[in-house]
Amino acid sequence: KHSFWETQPVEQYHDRGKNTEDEGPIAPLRSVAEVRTNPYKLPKHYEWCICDLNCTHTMNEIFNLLSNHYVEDFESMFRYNYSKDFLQWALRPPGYFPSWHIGVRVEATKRLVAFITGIPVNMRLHSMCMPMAEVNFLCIHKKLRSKRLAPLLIKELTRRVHLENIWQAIYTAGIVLPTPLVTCQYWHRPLNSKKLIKVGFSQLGLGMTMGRTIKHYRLPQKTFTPGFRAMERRDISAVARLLQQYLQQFVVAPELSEADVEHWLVPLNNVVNTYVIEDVESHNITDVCSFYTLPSTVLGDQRHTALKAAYLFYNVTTKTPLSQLVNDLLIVAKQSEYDVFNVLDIMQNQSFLQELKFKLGDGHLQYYLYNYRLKEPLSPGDLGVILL
Ligand code: NHW
Ligand code: EN5
Repeated sequence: KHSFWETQPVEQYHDRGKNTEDEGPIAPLRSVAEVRTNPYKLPKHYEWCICDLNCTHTMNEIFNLLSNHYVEDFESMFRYNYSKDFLQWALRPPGYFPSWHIGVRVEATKRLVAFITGIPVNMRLHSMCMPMAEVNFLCIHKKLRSKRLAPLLIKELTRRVHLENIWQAIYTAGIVLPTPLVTCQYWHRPLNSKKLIKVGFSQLGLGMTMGRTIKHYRLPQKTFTPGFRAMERRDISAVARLLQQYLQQFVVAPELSEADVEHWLVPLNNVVNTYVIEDVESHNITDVCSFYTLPSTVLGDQRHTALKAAYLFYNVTTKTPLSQLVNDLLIVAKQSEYDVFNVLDIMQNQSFLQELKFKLGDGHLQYYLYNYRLKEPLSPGDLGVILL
């Protein structure tokens, strides 16, 4: 049924739940010298390219491909619309490899028709720490679908990851493939009910009027926690220490260096917002919370309406209740005119969903590992990693 995935070192459905094998890599260990040095062959008239994210022309091409052809919800009402600033942030973390930003072009016209990316990450699984690739932004032009181009893109990226002596990867998808590590669910907290209902993102609840709905989701004007402020560069080492400590409780989580924390958490306009709680007396940083910005295009709307969504990112609590911290994020997101606040049921997020009026979405997110098998099945609460 999965002619490609059956050939790959991923857990196969028929092995699921067999506790016989050991935890660890699925494929036999290899050396870089054994990796093929020439790219996979593309169908005639197509060529590989490395997409230079420093080039504004290339960035426009990537942006246009993704904004017209990337992920939609299952009813095709919305499509992700990652901004160029966001993509540059997402794809150039410390130690990134330009060769992992792979495009496919039409030979004759140089038109960009497909894309796939990897970034390096140090991932911990239980107590095992490994360099991995985080794979994302796999996209094929709608006119070129179902031609088995995706397996070629995946194999070519895999080859280039192997050339860096990296043999594992982590990725997420809305669809089910062999074999999910965990299935997670999206939850949504309306910030602008009127707009959400107008664009079809949500419906009026039974027996609810617009007025009652707006009132139900009303938020205070100002944040609640004393010492709540935007993270600054001077907070990097304190935030790094807190996050490194906090992420230890999860089965799967990245090992973040100070450079990683600087890249992923220092606020960047319309890309990532991070806040800290600075203790009013000691001036120590006690808690951290963050979200990233990912708008969606409302499809079938001639006015090209955008839905402005915030996605919960990394949090740390040592003093403030998590629900209070996230409520403060809802307040600042509302002030900044976001329409909805989205979270996954991973980490400790289950603990505040009901209280803060999040509602279950219709989308799932599966997490996958490439060339690594875990003995025990995981639950969403075991995950301490977020892919963009
Ligand atoms: S998930 C978002 C993926 N992108 C989209 O959904 C955008 C809209 N769709 C498209 O552009 C986040 C196309 O439909 C795509 C498939 C390109 C999705 N992951 O070319 P064919 C990510 O970016 C398999 C993995 O004919 P297509 C994560 C499918 O099961 N595999 O299909 C990406 C089938 O194989 P099978 C996927 O519709 C992780 C084969 O592709 C997949 O024209 C990538 C069909 O190919 C998906 N999302 O193009 C894996 N969607 O065995 C990384 C379909 O079932 C692995 N397929 O016959 C690790 C690599 C690095 C290792 C390093 C050690
Ligand atoms: C790679 N990093 O399905 C990610 N989103 O629930 C790629 N639903 O927004 C994989 N269908 O439930 C991403 N409203 C996979 C997700 C793809 C996008 C997706 C879902 C997540 C989503 C919304 C809109 C549904 C539109 C019709 C949804 C209902 C919630 C509503 C909140 C307010 C109160 C009433 C209920």
